[in-house]
Parts: sequence; C-alpha cells; structure tokens
Amino acid sequence: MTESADIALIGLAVMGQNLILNMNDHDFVVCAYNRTTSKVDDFLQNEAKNTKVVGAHSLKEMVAKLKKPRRVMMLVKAGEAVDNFIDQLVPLLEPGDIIIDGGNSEYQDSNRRCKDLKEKGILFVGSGVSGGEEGARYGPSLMPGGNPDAWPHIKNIFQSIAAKADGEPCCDWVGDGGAGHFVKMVHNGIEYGDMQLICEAYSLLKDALRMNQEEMSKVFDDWNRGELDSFLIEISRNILKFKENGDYLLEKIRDSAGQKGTGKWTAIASLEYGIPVTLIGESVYARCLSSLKDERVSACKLLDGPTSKFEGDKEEFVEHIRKALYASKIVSYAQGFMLLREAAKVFNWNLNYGGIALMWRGGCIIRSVFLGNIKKAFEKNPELTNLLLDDFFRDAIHKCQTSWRIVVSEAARLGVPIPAFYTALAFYDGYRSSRLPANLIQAQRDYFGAHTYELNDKPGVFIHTNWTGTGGKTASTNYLA
Ligand code: 2AM
Repeated sequence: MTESADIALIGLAVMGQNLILNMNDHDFVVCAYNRTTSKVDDFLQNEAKNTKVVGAHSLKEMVAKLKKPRRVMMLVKAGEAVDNFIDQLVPLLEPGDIIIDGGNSEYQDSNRRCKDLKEKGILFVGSGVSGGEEGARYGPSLMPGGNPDAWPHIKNIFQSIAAKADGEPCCDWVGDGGAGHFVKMVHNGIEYGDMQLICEAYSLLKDALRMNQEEMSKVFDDWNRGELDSFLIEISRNILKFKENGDYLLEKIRDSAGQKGTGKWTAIASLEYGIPVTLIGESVYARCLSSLKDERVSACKLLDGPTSKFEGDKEEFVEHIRKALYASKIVSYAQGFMLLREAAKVFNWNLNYGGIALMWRGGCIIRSVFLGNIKKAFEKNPELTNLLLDDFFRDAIHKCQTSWRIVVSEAARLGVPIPAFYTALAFYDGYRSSRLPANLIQAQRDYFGAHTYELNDKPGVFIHTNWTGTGGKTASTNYLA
C-alpha cells in the first residue's frame, strides 16, 4: 500500500465532504473515512467521482495510506465520538503524527485532549471551522489551536483551503491547547450578538416606524453599502424581500428562536472569568424570551405598554438607528475581545488579536468590512487593552452616541424591546465612568455580612466597620481558614 495521501478526513457529513472537495481543489490528496463505511463508497462514487480522493474502510487502512508525519482530521459529532476516535487512532499512529479536531468541541475538552496526547507524543489541534456548508466547500474561516509543533505541518493545507480576505488567508495559528475552539466559541457568541442587533433594528423599523418589508429591505440595502457592510445585513435584506407564492415569507415564520448552545457557552465563560460580555448574554436571553411564545401570547392580553406613537422624522430616525446599531456593534466586539484577553491570561495563551479579526474577516457568518478595521486597530497597537480606546472606534462611537441615546430613549418611550442596544449603551456609560455606585454595594456587603471594604485612599487595605453599634468588630474574612 502506498503512502500517498496528504491528509485523512474522518466524518463524511456535509461539512466533512465539502472540506475534502475543497482540499482536493487545492491539489491535496485526501483519504476519506467514516464510521458507517458505506458512506465512503457512496462519496467516492458520487460527490468525489473523478477527483484524487481515496477512501478507506478501516482506520488501519486509512493510516497506512498517509504520508508522514500523518495528518488526521476529524469532523464528527462533538463529545464522545471525538474521544472514541482518538482512542482508536493513538495505537495506529507514531510520535510526531497529528490529530486535528475540526468539530464544534468545547474548548475545555480540547485543552484536555491536547495535554493527554502530548504525553503520548501525538500533536493535537482543535480547530474552529466556520462558514457552514458553503464555506467548507469554497473557503471557510479556520481557527486552529493546540500543540504549536503541529502548525508547520498543517499550515499549507489550512491556509490554502481557507477563505481569503484582501488576498490574505482567513486562517492563522491561534494559540495553545483549546485556544482555537475558544476563539470559535466567542465567534459564535458574537454572531448571536450581531443577529440580535439586526433583529432589534428590524423591530424598530417595523414597530416604531411602521415600515413595510420593501422599505425595510431598501434600508438594509443602503446600510450594506457603508460601515455596516456585512454578510448578515446582506442576507437580512434578501430575507425581507423574499416572497413565496406572492407573499412575504418572513411574516409567516414563528417568532421563537432556536439555539445550539455556543452563545450560551460564551455567556457562561464570561461569568466564569468575570468579564461583562453583556451584549452576547442579552442575545442569548432574547432567544430564550422569544421561545416563551405561548406565555407571551397570554401576557400580551394582560400587560399594558405605552400607547404613544412615533412622531418624528422617519428618515432621520432611520439614520439614528443605523448609528445606534453601529455603536452597539462596536461595544459587542469590544466585549468579545475582552473575554479573549482574559482567557489568554487564565490559560497563558499568546493570542494574536489582529490575526483573529482577520480570521473572522472572511469565510464565516460574521464576516464584514468592520473586522478589517478591528484588524487595523490591533496591528497599530497589539497591546490595545480595549477596542473602545482605539482612535478609530472611539471617534466612531463619539459620532454615533447622540443617535444611540435618542434611539434607546425613544424605544423605551414606545415600548419596543431592544435589550442589546440598551445593554451596549449601559456598558459604554459604565466603562467610561471613573466612579460607579459600587461603593454602596461594598458598604451594604460590609453592613450585613462584614465582608469588608477598601477606602479610596487606601486600596488593598480591607477594613470592617461596626455600622449599627451591635454588629461586632469581626470581619467575615476572619472566619475563613
Ligand atoms: P456516521 O455517518 O457513521 O453516523 C456527523 O454526524 C458525523 O459524525 C458523521 O460522519 C457520523 O458518522 C459521525 N459520528 C456521529 N456520532 C459518532 C460516534 N459516536 N462515533 C463515530 N462517529 C460518529
């Protein structure tokens, strides 16, 4: 048997098949394998007919067909299936061989797998793959992380098949361990945020301004020509225009949003590491609230809102919405990058933030012109602590903030729910405050629980006050072992 294949790919669902065909287009020889081996034959006889793709009916046969160091990529269901394949592969591989997990794995699993395999001499890579079926076939965004020794051996394949933005591949090494899957998770969280912001803008156009779908589609079309130019605005424009049997389809779709969990994971990580990624959190909650459809239908008959109507200049307000959306989006990305920065500290990852923006610039669902600006901000200053502090984004927010405040207050006045716009503005106002009311929180905590507090002029020194004269002088920390 000849060792002729450049890489093996396990998992012949649509994503796996399309990645193989993409690799084949770029002149790599791929060996295809699947648990249900009949799918290998189906694939070779149909989609992969007349290509250089080869197949295998066992992992042993697959491994024997690979050039060394062997590269094995999995695109299988996250969780147990990944661990099972790793267990089966390890005895067939040699030190220096590479296992890549391209599925939607949790980053903690990738941290663990990377460490366990390193002990066995196998180089593990956990890679985010984004862009759906189309992306996998013609150029996904790829976010590989794991054992850095693997990168020189997979770089050429990965960067060849990845999407290109401004001539550069949307793929670079992310960092150690589970960094690739962490960055993919945050990408998905940001995707939730972008989608929610667009939905809130749609809600304002529809419920505050009473625009029809043709008018709204035109607004999105205009927006897509400027700062908001992005895949999600573009498809929203198309969705608004879409008719089936002469009727708009969008109005007929039940307003109960689904989710598969990656937005939730991002929100959980934000709580875990204490970073206020509020916009993604609100976006997850907004989906949760939407899915309480029956409860909302009952509540709507009992709970009143304001009866006020919009009375201003419609065209002017559309521009206010555009600016409010842009400012909120800047906050969302600033929060996402804050989470990445904190995770990098926790896990000792050396993340390249400009590189991450470039990976998201093309190929994936959140691709946009805006990500090009983020890349530039981090290129200018790789140590930038927060996107909001970059000149470009600071100026953009300054230009948008009057509109942002008008939109948020008008929505409150009219009773149109726009939680992501609200939370973005509240975050902005909190982040730019040198003094927040947390002094009162500290006082309350010390009052009822003797949790101690610091004085402004003595940070680091924790003291307790006997607020009532009966509480005693002992701070709660004194009880801790
Ligand atoms: P299958 O075709 O044999 O079901 C997406 O579901 C991919 O993951 C498919 O290639 C599927 O293989 C594979 N997969 C799902 N669960 C699996 C498991 N427990 N073990 C191995 N492969 C699995």
